[in-house]
Amino acid sequence: MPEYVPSPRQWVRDQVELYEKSGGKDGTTLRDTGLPVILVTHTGNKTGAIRKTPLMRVKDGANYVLVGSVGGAPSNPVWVYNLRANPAVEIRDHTVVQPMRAREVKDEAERARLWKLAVAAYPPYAEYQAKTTRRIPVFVAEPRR
Ligand code: F42
Repeated sequence: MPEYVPSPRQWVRDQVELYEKSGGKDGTTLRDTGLPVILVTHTGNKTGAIRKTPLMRVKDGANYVLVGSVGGAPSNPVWVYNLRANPAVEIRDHTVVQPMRAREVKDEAERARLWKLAVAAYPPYAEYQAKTTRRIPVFVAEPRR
């Protein structure tokens, strides 16, 4: 069994722990925004370790949209490379945990549609894209069957 390696960021680690320990009842929003967060469990592409990343909850029907914004930082978050290498993820949305498959959105029309949903769910994504020269990666996670 691969080992779970928590995020080096304390606030992220704390959120994952609170979210999971409460069974999805606490720690489910981003700090004081009150906006909902999901937990994405994935596999490190170099270490094979289990990684858990909180992201904003952006829904498209049964799917989730995953946005690699990290506040408009100049580089992609490393989870993007993990998802590209190992698309099988597990998503916790409050009390519901589902196996899903993440696919990076390459089609421009699909990306534009999903980006609108993302910005509607979490308006700062638009500022983050304006802040950075990189194109913020967008994934869609679909139920695995
Ligand atoms: N980040 C977003 O990008 N988008 C969001 O919508 C978002 C929302 C959000 C809400 C709540 C919250 O608590 C955090 C939120 N974050 C959001 C931050 C998010 O959870 C991540 O912390 C952030 O995106 C940075 O992701 P990261 O994968 O770059 O994390 C770093 C800090 C990290 O964990 N680094 C690890 C480390 O040990 O340094 C590496 C982890 C890793 O996966 N390593 C790979 C491996 O093989 O294990 C190797 C990766 C490689 O290719 O080098």
